[in-house]
Amino acid sequence: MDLGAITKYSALHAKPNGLILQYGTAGFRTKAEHLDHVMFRMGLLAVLRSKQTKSTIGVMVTASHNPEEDNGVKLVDPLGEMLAPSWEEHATCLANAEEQDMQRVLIDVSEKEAVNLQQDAFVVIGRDTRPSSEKLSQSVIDGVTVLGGQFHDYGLLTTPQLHYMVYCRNTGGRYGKATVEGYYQKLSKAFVELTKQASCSGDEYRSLKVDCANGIGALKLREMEHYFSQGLSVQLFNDGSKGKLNHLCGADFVKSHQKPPQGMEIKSNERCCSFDGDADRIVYYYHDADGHFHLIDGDKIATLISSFLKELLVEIGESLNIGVVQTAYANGSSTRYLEEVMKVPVYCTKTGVKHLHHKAQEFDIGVYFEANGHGTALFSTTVERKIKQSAEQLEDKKRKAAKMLENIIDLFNQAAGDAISDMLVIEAILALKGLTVQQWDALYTDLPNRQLKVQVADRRVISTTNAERQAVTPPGLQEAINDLVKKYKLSRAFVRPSGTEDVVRVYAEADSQESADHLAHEVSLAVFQLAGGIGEGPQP
Ligand code: G16
Repeated sequence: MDLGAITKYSALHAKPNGLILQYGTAGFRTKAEHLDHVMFRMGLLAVLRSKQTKSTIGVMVTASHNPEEDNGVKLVDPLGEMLAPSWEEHATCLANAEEQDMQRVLIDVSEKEAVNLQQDAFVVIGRDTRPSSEKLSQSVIDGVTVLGGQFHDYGLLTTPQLHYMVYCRNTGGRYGKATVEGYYQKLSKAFVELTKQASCSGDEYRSLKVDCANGIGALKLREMEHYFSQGLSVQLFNDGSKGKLNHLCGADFVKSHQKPPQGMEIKSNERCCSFDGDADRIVYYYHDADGHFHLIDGDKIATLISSFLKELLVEIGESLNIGVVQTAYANGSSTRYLEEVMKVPVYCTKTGVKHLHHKAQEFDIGVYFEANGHGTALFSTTVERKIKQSAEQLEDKKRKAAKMLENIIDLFNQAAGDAISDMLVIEAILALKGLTVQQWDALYTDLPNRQLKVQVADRRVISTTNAERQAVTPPGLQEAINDLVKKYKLSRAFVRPSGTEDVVRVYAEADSQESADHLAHEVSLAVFQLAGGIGEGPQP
């Protein structure tokens, strides 16, 4: 380690005195102007992680669903998954070390993790379309190079594309070719193969309106669309040509406000979807003949996917275990439907795909989705091997199902939740099953729900347990929530500090929208009073 060079370069990316940040749900996120030092230091850390794992590590510069002024960074581990928890702690220590302590922290991490500093390091970098992203990714590169790491800068990428690149590179190309072209070809080939099998190929199955949140998803979908156009035509909205990133559009807006994005004209019963700012989430929706808006969120996506996979396994005659992983935000009706009607085991983890992903790895086939539309399906190597064999050996009908499953496996991005890949999976399933968006929506009826945000002085005063479904601190908060929940039928509520925004999130569901809205408001007031609310306070 050339400590002199590190000190010199670090001074060019100086940390604002006293600024404390936390590696949260999906890395560091805050106002872009506070992140230069974090980016430089994450470049350094990525080199150490690469040396330790003898693998390529990814660094993604994005703040995903956050407003355009924010930015963020997350590190991608060797198999395309989120950074290991022990390294998240190192990331937090390194980001918060004052200038004079930075070298010591770097040496501490290297020693604790037995990093062989002579080992080569390789880091791949991607960024979203935020105005601040290009400069910040240059700071990452400065960090990588000063520690002697090699790098490849992919430039503009969706977050799941960067995860895919890392996975490809560390599996010697077995998972796919580590280029944007390789990604487009792999997914499109699988999609076109699948949709060829669909008996219903009328126009209603072939066209889709996509709200791209004025983000990177628009660029990448536009580059990709001609690869799959024989199976699907997409019409892009909020493509970044005029609007602001994530402003009044995108998956997070549509899910949390339960209304369509601005800038998209929707005719009744037209199938529409929204990506978020870095294209790792997707939600679907439509207007019915009476003009009512219907949201199809991550829970219903998980239901569609897991029921299709289950049907294919039955046809092939394989009894493999499928599990679905959700979080506390999952609608109560979805959990009931999955468990009671589909007879699929359901597990609940803390928010954050890193938690869901690890749980899903425990199954032969693990389908995980957050209600906000972030998710994918994972297939164990045993499944992949068995299905490959079946596709070669079985009699006609079974072989066809096995071939379908093989293509579905290729169509999923198994490194991370991916809006483009999920969109193609959903479109293929709808076409193959001959399902309209209304029929899909009718699988079960969501319990009315409401999500709110509360501003508090320090959101860390709230701690939770039981996969975030119960508050442990501050004292009295859980008791207050319990009392409020008792007032409404079929009700449930919880609160948790966000790991990506400086707010406390409140979730409530009940038998009617009015009750869900009241309950969410009353819980917000309890948070405001008991957890140090600031500002105006919750408005009815
Ligand atoms: C990130 C995480 C998601 C999480 C979301 C909100 O999404 O990857 O797993 O659900 O933040 O997290 P929180 O409620 O802690 O703010 P994204 O799309 O913003 O990267």
